Amino acid sequence: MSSFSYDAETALVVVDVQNDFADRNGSIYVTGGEEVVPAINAEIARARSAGAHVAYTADWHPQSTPHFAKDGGIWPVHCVGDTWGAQFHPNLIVDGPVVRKGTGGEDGYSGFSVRDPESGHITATGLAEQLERWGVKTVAVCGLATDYCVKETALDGASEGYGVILLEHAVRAVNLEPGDGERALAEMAEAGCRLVPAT
Ligand code: VGL
Ligand code: ZN
Repeated sequence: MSSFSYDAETALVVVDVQNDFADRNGSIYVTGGEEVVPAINAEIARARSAGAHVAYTADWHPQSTPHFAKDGGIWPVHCVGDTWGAQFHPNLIVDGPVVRKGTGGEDGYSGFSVRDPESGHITATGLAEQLERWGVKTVAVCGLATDYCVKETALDGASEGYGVILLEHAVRAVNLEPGDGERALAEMAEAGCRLVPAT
């Protein structure tokens, strides 16, 4: 299971390691969110030394969006562009392109695409284009949160034809319902993603 190694055709995709998810004072604090930071930094170092690529996603919302409970959605206000909550955790090594999602008020769960909650219209974020420029075949996914943005990014990656590695030690779940994180891992495995424990 732990035979995964980085190479030049692999990209580490670091999902939404932002203060609102990773800091205790964040508005959607994911339990243990700060614990993924050193684990992800170690993955970044491993990726870099093997000539692999590193890309980041960031949830980046306007002040009002149907994604927020106050505007008809389900989430507390979080990751409003250019606020503290939207900034990456201060200890995260940021060394690669950042793909922002949700900037136009869409639901931006997947790093690959955003969805207009009213029309259902789906737009690419630019992540796939970046991976194509790099000649990437495999994506290793880590970050927050297992049951939302990590899951949707991994599932989209698999359906776009990438080999998907899910770095189990470097993700954490929101768990709105107990077990959501475990169910998300099962769903990803079912879709062909390879779950890889700490190496
Ligand atoms: C996320 C809830 C709302 C995530 C983003 O990054 O997993 N979760 N927006
Ligand atoms: Zn969001």
